[in-house]
Amino acid sequence: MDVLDARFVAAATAYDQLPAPMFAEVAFAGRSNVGKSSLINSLLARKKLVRTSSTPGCTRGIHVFRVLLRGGAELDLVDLPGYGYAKRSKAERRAWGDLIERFLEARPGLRAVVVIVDVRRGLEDDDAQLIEYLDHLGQRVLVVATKLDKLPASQRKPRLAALRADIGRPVFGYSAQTGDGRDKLSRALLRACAIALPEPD
Ligand SMILES: Nc1nc2c(ncn2[C@@H]2O[C@H](COP(=O)(O)OP(=O)(O)O)[C@@H](O)[C@H]2O)c(=O)[nH]1
Ligand SMILES: [Mg+2]
Repeated sequence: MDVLDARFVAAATAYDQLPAPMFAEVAFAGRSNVGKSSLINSLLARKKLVRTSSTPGCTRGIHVFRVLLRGGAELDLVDLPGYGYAKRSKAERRAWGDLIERFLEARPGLRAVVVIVDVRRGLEDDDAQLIEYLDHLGQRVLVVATKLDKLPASQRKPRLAALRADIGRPVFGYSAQTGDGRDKLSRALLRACAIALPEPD
């Protein structure tokens, strides 16, 4: 992704705090601490645009980042609040579920949802539930297995192949630490947004 400018545009803990949809959107979902924010920073080649954390459960709302690409196209990347964080109250979890559901159902510009899993843990119950729900909505899903750098090099390919077989759909390997998988995922996202890919040199 050839990013000319990327900036934070909104944090929303309620649906009506979100900016009106203006551009194609790609949302990023996954368990707390799986590496969503790091992945967005890595895709955009920005070190600290999206705050990352070693404390689970710290992204509380929906965060929207607006990206200007070389060539003039704009798109919004949306960091959804992480799920699966046990230390939250039931009421809090329900409020998030409602917010995420409303977002996923109501945004006309939403072109794809990136569901991020830890390559070492694979698909867990709440990831599978989310994917099922997205399928039901007819939303395009891209599964990304991140933290690839945490596996020894010799285990990466076989692990990804096993995940693909297990999940029954394509899985993009990724490392926010090394940038491994960045080009491939960027291309898939741009394609999902119908943004023309740059000409190869
Ligand atoms: N080694 C490694 N660590 C990562 C990677 N992605 C995220 N992390 C680390 O995992 C922790 C949680 O990342 P963060 O992006 O905040 O997760 P989020 O809660 O899903 O947004 C942080 O300590 C990150 O540095 C990765 O690809 N490789
Ligand atoms: Mg985060």
